[in-house]
Amino acid sequence: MYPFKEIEPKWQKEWADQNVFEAKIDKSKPKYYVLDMFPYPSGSGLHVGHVEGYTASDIVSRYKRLKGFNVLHPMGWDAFGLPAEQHAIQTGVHPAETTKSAISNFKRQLNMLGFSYDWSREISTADPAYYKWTQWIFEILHKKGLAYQKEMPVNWCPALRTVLANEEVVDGKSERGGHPVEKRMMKQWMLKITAYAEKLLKDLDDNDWHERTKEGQRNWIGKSVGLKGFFQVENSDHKFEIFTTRPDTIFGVTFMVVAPEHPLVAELTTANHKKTVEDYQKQAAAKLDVERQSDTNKTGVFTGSYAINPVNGKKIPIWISDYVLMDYGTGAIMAVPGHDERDFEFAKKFDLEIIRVLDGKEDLPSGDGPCVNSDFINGLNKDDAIHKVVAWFEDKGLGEKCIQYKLRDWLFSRQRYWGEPFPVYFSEKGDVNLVGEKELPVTLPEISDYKPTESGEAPLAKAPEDWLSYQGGRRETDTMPGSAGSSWYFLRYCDPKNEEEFCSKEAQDYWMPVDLYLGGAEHTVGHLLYSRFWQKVLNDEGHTLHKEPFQRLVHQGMILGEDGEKMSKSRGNVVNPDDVVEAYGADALRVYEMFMGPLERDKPWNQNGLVGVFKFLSKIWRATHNDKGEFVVVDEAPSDALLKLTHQTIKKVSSDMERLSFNTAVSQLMILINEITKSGVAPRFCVEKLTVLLSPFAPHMAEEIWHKLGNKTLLSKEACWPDFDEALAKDDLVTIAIQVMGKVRGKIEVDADSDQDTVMEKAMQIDNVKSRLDEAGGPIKKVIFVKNRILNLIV
Ligand code: ANZ
Repeated sequence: MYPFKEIEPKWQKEWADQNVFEAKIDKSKPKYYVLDMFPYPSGSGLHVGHVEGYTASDIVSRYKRLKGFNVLHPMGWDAFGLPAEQHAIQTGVHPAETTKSAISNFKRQLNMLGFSYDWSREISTADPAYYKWTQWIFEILHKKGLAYQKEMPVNWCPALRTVLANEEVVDGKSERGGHPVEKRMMKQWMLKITAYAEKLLKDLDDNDWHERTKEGQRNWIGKSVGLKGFFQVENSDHKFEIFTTRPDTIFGVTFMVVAPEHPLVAELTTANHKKTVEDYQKQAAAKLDVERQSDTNKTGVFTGSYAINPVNGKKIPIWISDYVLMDYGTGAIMAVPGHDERDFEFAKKFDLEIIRVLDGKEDLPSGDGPCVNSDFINGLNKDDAIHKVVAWFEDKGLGEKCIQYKLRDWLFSRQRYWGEPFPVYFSEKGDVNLVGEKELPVTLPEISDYKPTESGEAPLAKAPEDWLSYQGGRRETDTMPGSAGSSWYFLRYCDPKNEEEFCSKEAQDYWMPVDLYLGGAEHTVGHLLYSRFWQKVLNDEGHTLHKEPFQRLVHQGMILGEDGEKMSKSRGNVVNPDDVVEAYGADALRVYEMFMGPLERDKPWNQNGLVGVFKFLSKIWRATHNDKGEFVVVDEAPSDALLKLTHQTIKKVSSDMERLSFNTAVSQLMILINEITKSGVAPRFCVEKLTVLLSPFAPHMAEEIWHKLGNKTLLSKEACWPDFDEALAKDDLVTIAIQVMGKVRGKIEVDADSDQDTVMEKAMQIDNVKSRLDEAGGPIKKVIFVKNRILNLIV
C-alpha cells in the first residue's frame, strides 16, 4: 500500500510553509482567477459535493500554474444568513460561536484535501472588516435611489420566522428546509434590481456560460413586448388599461379579467355582486402568487359590469380572478379563450363564449396566424397583425407599445439576527438617514436572545439601548439577507486587506473578471443575478472596472448516494469525506470524484469505483518503487511504443484540461501507467511526464515522486506543463471501407479511432461514393459505422 498517510500531510505542510499559493500582482505574467462558490459553514462539515467542485477548480488552478499563469484561487466563508442561524438555534449555541467552529472544521477539511488556496486572502462575510463594505455598497444603492422601503405583501415563513425573497421560495415552500410559506403585509427594504433588467439581459450574451443557465436568467427576468391599451367601461366614465403580448387576437376577446386587488374593482362591482366580489377578494388575498399562477382549477366572480372592445364595439363582461396578478403588466387582461390556455380553462368553467381568430390546426396554445374573423387584420400573420393593432391603438390615443419584465425588486430585509445591520437610522419623524461612510461598520451587537419572534419583530429590537438609539433617532433593526455578503465577495478577494477601499482599481484591473467560476446549478438565478446587479451598479458609479463579474461559469453535477438518490441524513446514504480520506487518502478521493463521470453530470457514489481509483494510484506507486519502498525509476530511454504513448498522453490530457474533461484525462493516465507497468521498467522520461500530468489531480503523490526524481523545487510552484511532439503524438492510421448499400465503393485512411463524422466527411469526397449515392437518388436513410473498419451508407 502506498504511504498516503505520511505523504499527504508532509506536502501540505511544505506548501503552507513556503506560501506556495499566495498570489501577488505580477504584470509580467498572465493572470487566471479561479473562483469557487464559497460555502456557508454548516455544522455538518464538507459534503462530497463540495469536494467535487473544489477538486475541479483546484485542478484548473494547478494546471494553469503549470502553464505559467499567475493564479488567484481564494476561499472564504458565506458566514451570515439563515443556515448558520438555524443551526445555532437548533444547538442553542450562539451563531458567532457555531460559525467559528464550523469554519475551523471546514478549513481543516479543505487543507486535508490539498486544495491550493491562497489563505492570505481568506474572508468571512460576518467579519466587521468585511461587512463594513457590504454596508458601504448599501449606502451607494440608497444614494442612487436603488434601495427603498415599502409596505407590501411578502413571503412569510412561519417556521423560519422571516420573510423570503421570491428566489428563496420553491413551489410555495422555503428553499432551505422546505417549510410552508404564506403571505403577510410588512414594511421591507427593497433593492431596485428591475432598473437593471435590460442590462442584465443584454450583457448575458457575452458571457461564456452554459446556455441553460443563461436561459434560466432570461426566463427569470422575463421580458415581454406587447401593448398597453385602454378599454372603456360600458355606461361609465371609467376606462381601464390591459397588457397583452398578443394584440393580434383582439377580435377574439370575449371577457375581461382584473386582479382581485385592482383599485377599480370596487367601482366596477354593481350592487348585487358586491358580496360575492368582496368574499372572493378576501380569499385571494391569502394566496401566494405561485399558487395563484399554478392553480389548475380556475376561480373567479363576475363584477356585473361590461367593457367595450374598442376595435369592434363588442360588449364584454368584466370578471375578477386571482390568475391575474396585480403586480404584472397592468393587473388587468383582455381574455382570449380561443387561444390562451388560462383563459380557455376559465371560459370552460364559467361557460363563457369562445371565438377562434387565428387559423391553424392546433387548438392551443395560439399559433402564428393568419388572422381570421378579425376585420382589418384578416389574413395577416402574427407580427404584421400585432404591428397594425398597436398602430391602431396609438392612432386613437388609446394605448402604446410596451415592454414588461417578470423580474421583481429584490426583497432585502430579514427579521433575523445573524446578518449585516443596515447603516440606517430613523429620526423621530421617521425620516430615513444613512449613518455615513465614516461611521462604518455598524457592528452587529452581541445579544443573548437572538431568536426570531412569531410576530415578525426583528431580534435586534431587543438590542441594548445604547446600540438602538443613534443621533437622537433609532437604528434599523432588520438585517440584510444572506445573499448580501455573497454578492460582491469575488471583488474583495482581489484586495482583501484594503482598509481604504472595498477593492482598489489596481487589483481589479489585474485580477478581474473571474476567469472561471465553479459552483452548483441551484444558483442559476438568485446569487448570480444579484452579483451581476451589484457589479453593474458599482460599475455605473465608477467603482468597478468591468460590467460583468464572471467570464466563464461551470456548474458541477450532484454527487448522489450509492442508491442513486440525493444524499441526506434521513436516507443514511451520506458519504463523509473525512472517512474516505482516512481510508484511502486525499489523492484517491480527488481522483475518484473526477473519474466518476463528466463534471456537469449528476453521478451516484460507488465504493468499488473508489477502490478502483485507489488501485490506480497504488499501481503508479508500485511502478516507481520496489517492495522495500525504494525508488526504482531508471535512466534508460523508453521503448518506441512507450515514447509514443507518453506523447499521446500529453496531447490528450492537455486538451482534456482545457475542456474540463477530467474523467477522460484520468482514463488516459490509467492507460499510460498500465503500459509502463507491463513493460517492467519505469523510464525516467515517462515517469517525469506522468508525474506532471498527474499533479493537478493527485498533487501529493506527484509532489513526492517529483522530489524523488531529484528535483529540489516544489512541483506545485513550477511552470513545467510538458509539450508533446506532434509527429509522435499522432494516432496510427487505419483503413476504412466505405460502402454504399453494403457494396464497397472506396477506401480511406484516417486516424485510428476517428469518429463517424470525421469518416463521413472524408467518404463524401470520394467520387465513386458520390456518384453511387446520386444514382440511388434520395437522402441517406441510415448510416452503419463500425469504428476503425466500415462505413456503410443506406439510401
Ligand atoms: C391576450 C392573449 C392572447 C394573451 C393569447 C396571451 C395569449 P407573458 O408572455 O408572460 O408576458 N397577462 C397580462 N397581464 C397579466 C397579469 N397581470 N396576470 C396574469 N396574466 C397576465 O404573458 C403576457 C400575457 O399574459 C398577456 O397576453 C395576457 O394574456 C396575460 F393568445 O393577452 B395575453
